[in-house]
Amino acid sequence: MTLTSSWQSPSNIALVKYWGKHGIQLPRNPSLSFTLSACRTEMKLEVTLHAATPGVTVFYDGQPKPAFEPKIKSFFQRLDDRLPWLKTASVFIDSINTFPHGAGIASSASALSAMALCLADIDNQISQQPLETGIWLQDVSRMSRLGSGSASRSVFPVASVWGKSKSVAGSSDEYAIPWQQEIAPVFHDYQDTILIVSASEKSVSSTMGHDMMNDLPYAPARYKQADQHLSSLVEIMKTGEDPGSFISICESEALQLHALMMSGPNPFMLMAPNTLAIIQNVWRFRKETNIPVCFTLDAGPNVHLLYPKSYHADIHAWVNSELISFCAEGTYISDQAGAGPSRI
Ligand code: 2P0
Repeated sequence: MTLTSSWQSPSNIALVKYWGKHGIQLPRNPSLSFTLSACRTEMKLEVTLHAATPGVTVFYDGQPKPAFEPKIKSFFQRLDDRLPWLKTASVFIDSINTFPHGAGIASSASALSAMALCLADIDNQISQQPLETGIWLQDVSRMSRLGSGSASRSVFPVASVWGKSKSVAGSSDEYAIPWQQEIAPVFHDYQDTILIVSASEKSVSSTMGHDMMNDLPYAPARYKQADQHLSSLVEIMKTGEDPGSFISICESEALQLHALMMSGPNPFMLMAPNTLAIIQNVWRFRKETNIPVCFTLDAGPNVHLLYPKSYHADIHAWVNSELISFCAEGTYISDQAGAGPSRI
């Protein structure tokens, strides 16, 4: 019997960063992210149950991608208990990303959450259970986490919290929870203009970055501060009335993430000179205009500009006149907090 499922799932950008893990992808501190719209993975899965030759075949953009297979196989092993039929199934995976190839945008969050959605959907077809959005999405978020920690947060629209925090009722290290209902309307379509400083592959994997935290003397202080930042940010985002504090936490989180990587016994630097040039421009522009735009960074050189939608025209005029020269081949992506995954 062959079953199919197709889902699209977005990437996300963390405001409070997940950096440091233990056990099977359990976070050392809670994190909070915006779920994006334009940057997503569209995936189709075909599963043949009780196959003569069980295994995984991966296509990306219509081409075979055997290089992706080891990570997917280890993800499937972690799902053995939850999806026992996977062990004897043959799985064919085909996906595309909507963001430009080689834009240096991490795709593990969108790809692994799309895969968890397809697998959970197929599991429902096998057990003939109807989709239940609440508990079902919690289960999908837990499965996504086993593939990639940040993927757990992509399952919910607009914003998510992953990791136990005393400030967030119902939060868990096992799965992310939706956070849209709790935040002020200004954040429901918050803008994220992603300036592509470098389109090349990351030189240091997230896995190496997470591992580095295990031996870092600053790590306990970092986890404590991330926890405090999350507690403050959830209060700030409920009202939306303190843009100064929102900015301060977002930028501090971004720079701490990079500072941690510069502080280990084998330090590395994921910013590029143009990353710094853009950051200095953000600080100058904000001072001159009073527009509440701030930056955040992922584990790479690209810069995410975060701001309310009402400033879209001002920010784009500034990006096109002053920042585009710092972008690789003038590339940037206009994204915003968005609707979350959907069946396709
Ligand atoms: C985050 N990042 O919170 C942080 C901030 C990047 C910078 O989570 O090892 O690919 O698969 O759990 O999720 C990127 O790491 O790591 C990440 P794994 P993941 O978004």
